[in-house]
Amino acid sequence: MVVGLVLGSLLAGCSFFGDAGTPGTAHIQAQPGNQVTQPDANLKIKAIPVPPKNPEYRVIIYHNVNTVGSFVPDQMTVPVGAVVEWIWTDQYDQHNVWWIDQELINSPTKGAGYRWAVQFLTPGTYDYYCTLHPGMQGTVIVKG
Ligand SMILES: [Cu+2]
Repeated sequence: MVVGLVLGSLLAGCSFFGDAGTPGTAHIQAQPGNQVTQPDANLKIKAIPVPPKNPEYRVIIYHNVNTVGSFVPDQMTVPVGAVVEWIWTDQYDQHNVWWIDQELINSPTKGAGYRWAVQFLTPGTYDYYCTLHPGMQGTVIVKG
């Protein structure tokens, strides 16, 4: 909704802040002290472009003959704001981290040596799996 209003304001050719607008035309203006909601303010998770060297929370992706791969630990509980890193170690097969929630950003499919980290911004239960090996499943529980 807010994004739509901002867009409408931009399309109308006036600046969002400080423009008094033209009398008689619909003009949306931010009120003093109001924060403009950024599109990513509602993100549940955010990818971390450069994974931390010593992540506080990590999931190791191992080779496993029964599932072809496994996430260890396959369940963890973290506080809001925590960065969790997945570390690929399987020398035989590639894997990925795909969330059940289709709005969340997924990892690429990678082999041993790859690292991928996300920050959890909203409390909830985040289930994921590997699309190549559906037996590989994991959960991150984020507590507020
Ligand atoms: Cu896999």
